[in-house]
Amino acid sequence: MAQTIAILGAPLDLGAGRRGVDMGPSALRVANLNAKLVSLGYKVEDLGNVFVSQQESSRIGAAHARYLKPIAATCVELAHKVERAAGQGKFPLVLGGDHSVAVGTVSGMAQHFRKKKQKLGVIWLDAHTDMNTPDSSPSGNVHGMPLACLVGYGPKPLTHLYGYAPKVDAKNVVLVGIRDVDLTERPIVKQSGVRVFTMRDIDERGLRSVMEEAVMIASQGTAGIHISLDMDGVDPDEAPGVGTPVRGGFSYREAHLAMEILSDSHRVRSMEVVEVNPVLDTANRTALLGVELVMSAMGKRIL
Ligand code: 5AB
Ligand code: MN
Ligand code: MN
Ligand code: MN
Repeated sequence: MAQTIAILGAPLDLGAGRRGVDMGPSALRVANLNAKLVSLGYKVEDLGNVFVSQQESSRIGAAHARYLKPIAATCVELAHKVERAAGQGKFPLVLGGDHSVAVGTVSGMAQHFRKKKQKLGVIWLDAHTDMNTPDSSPSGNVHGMPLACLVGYGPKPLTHLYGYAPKVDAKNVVLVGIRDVDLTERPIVKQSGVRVFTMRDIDERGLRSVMEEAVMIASQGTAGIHISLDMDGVDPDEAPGVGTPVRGGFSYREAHLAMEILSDSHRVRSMEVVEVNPVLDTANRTALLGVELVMSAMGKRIL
């Protein structure tokens, strides 16, 4: 029987500094995501979008974690829907939205495995480490904090979804593509115990060697891996439609190869594509690339 992919849109822009990422799920669907997955042989169930309160009618709250409350509410709904889909044997594919949605996706997957006394590994592809806390954050934007929350540092509504923390063991978390870490964020990254592969590591060792080690680390004692793909991990020449572009990212082929290696591992149980901002894009290029990368991660082969 064909595996079912459960698509969930999370049109959240409350966690980002620049607006427009709320259109990400739409841009990815317009780029023909669903039909392309069907062409790979999957059954696709689009569960629609989770609720996100409108920025114009939301309370900004504390300046060091802007819109924390409505962001947490969206993450709770997303977590429950992801958990349910995984429980039904489906592959959850989440469309962001800013990267805060990862708190929902990863919490849902972690809870799914926890009920079976199993653990989840995470591979986080990004220009940034996303490990700020409200105290360290230079911006107060929650999309710079989700990975810290998932390994147990940060505001309780995000760290303690389902009432416990951390959701993932830092020793099973791998970051790849990193090239921009805030000075105030560095001590958190170092203390946490997550494994970081910077762009320099990729330059020196090559992407293949880095990704193979990443899969090993994320697999150690876990029942599966979640891919969190921030489109700003890819070089802005290829993925211009992102709110926080940083030069020197994955080339077009490096991004594909990373996904192909993840697919070959047969360990991936869920994925999210985040930070696609159509307002800053040219002719939906970034969403089109996002769809291509999902295809590679889901097993598309050149020959
Ligand atoms: B993204 C920055 N570190 O905290 C901050 O796009 C940027 O999810 C965060 O990786 C970028 O505001 C968040 C300066
Ligand atoms: Mn980023
Ligand atoms: Mn990110
Ligand atoms: Mn970004």
